[in-house]
Amino acid sequence: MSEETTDETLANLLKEERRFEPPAAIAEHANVKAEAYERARRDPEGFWAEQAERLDWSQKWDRVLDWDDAPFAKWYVGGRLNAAYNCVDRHVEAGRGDRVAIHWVGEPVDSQGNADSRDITYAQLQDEVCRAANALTELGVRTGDRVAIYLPMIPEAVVAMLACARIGAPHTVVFGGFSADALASRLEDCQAKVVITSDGGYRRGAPSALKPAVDEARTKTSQNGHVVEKVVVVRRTGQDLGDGGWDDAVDVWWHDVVDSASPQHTPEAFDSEHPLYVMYTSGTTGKPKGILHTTGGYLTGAAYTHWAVFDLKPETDVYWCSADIGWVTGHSYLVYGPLANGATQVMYEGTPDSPERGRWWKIIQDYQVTIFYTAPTAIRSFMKQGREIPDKYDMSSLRILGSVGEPINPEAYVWYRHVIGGDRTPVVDTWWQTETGMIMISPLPGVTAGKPGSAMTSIPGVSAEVVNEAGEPVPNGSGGYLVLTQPWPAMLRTIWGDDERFRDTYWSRFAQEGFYFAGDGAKKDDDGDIWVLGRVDDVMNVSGHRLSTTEIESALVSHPKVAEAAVVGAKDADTGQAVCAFVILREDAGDGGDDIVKELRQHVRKEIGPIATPRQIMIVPELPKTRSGKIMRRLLRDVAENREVGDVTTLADSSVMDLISQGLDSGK
Ligand code: 6R9
Repeated sequence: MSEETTDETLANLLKEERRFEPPAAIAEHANVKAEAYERARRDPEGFWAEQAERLDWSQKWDRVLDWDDAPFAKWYVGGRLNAAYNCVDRHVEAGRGDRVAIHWVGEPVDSQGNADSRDITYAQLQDEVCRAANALTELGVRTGDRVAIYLPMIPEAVVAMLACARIGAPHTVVFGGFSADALASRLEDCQAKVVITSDGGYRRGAPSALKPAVDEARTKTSQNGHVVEKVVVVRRTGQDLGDGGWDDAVDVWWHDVVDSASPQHTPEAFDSEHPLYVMYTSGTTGKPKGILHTTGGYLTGAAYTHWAVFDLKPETDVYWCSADIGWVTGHSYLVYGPLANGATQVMYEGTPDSPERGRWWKIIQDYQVTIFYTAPTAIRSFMKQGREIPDKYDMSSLRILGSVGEPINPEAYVWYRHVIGGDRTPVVDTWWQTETGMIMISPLPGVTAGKPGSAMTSIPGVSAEVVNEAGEPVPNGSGGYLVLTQPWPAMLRTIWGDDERFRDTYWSRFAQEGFYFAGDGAKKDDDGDIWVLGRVDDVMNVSGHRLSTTEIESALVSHPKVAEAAVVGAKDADTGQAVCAFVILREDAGDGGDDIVKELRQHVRKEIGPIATPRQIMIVPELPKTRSGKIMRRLLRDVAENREVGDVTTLADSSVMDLISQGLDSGK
């Protein structure tokens, strides 16, 4: 392998020279100033002890961190607290019960243009969480029992999570778009006793059923001896549940059991290490991993990072995270972080383009959203539609923008900042994972001069490094593997029921004690700032040269006719792997012209170098994505290698692969 070419190609990605200084107004009043880095470095445990003081503990810890049995960590040892009390009751007790916790916006809009919406104050949230906690107890849920939540983006989803937390029953939220099979494997793996679901939810203007999938999942798990005892059903769409769609022995309506329950409930304080939730995340192969998060450390990490990275001012900000609660971002930055901080936030049920393409921007305008957090994939799809749509709305309330989920191409970053943020707003590109529980690498809006495409540096109290095969830090200007070298409070504690896999997957890659292997490749630029390049399994090897899919995707997206691109390494008899690109053109580019493929190959050649020139470029109408917005390169690799397309069950829209194949057949 030629290190020289690797560096040369990476250098092109890093040619990005634009820098965005923090706006003076944000810098001056920033929650976190530059000193925080040094303070945390001097004494990480002292720093994290200070951060834990943002929470209310019914009993204080006697030791901040117990890492004696690494990689099994204990944080705030001996401390006791209740997560739901911290997210709800304490704000009411402090006289802030009238503050809106959630401006909920449903997808349907009536003929007058009014959305099906609801504002929920902290006092109302407390009332509902207490009722739901009582109802769950009444149904037989005890501390330690697992409860699965399979709901659309409706307030009951948040209430259900907090009710579980309140009674110490770890929840496992399964994304509402997942199939009955995916739900069944999760129910079985964590042996869920109760499932909370709804009749259905609204998606793209139409009700879509959920309850039948729960019924199907129950039959599947019962074949293996696992029994779900109760299913609590929220009425959302009022749709017909069909013949045999209701089992009186198992099913109960949410409104029957929750509305009649008492709104009084005394929260019990649990051990800091009490399990809070299990979140399943798919590995590249094999069965999904149940990532376990516990109470004190997780809540401290979520609350601190939400306050620090978004510079949250709970009295004046209106925050909106567009992630679904079925994803870790929804857990940390829609439920636990914002609510622990007493924030006012927007929660939206539907798709970005329903009933109109500017729906998100209208919500920002109507609710005067100040902080907005979304994913690059969404940003790129808006870029594709053109700026005319967002330009119709007044989004001058925005002061900070966030990005999460995948590397953000410099072009998308600049578009986001310019078109959505009116060139005023810092963009925080936040790197983290289901496993880390909290943001780990990100600019700080009042401190960092942002570079488009770079997540910059680990936040105060977090220690990230880019290392070579031997686990040694690489010099500035070189690439390697992203590792975390110190434990952090919101770290996963294990994989549910599989300590062995936990150790093997995350802690065994490097000989160095306590190095957490994130599975991502990264590069340190000449200033030592970090550029996350994507999963190491997405790294291609072409004629012995290491190439990042992201790097080539960025080059393609920087072409004026390209809206979105996905790159895979396909097997090639000559070069080992060859670069295959799938490209969506911008709407205003039409079909791109006869020479579009040649033009794009030329462009990549120019941007990165001959070695990166795609062997094949396919113009496609859509890309296959998971529900959390990640491109499923595995499926594209199947197409590129002329194989039968594999398992598509985790795709957000399984018809996408048909569209791609049809497009290719018709010679496009
Ligand atoms: C929060 C979340 C984790 C993986 C992670 C990495 C990618 C997330 C990123 C990013 C580059 C960012 N990722 N944020 N890559 N820059 N800002 O997404 O969790 O679903 O577990 O995915 O996503 O590859 O390893 P999760």
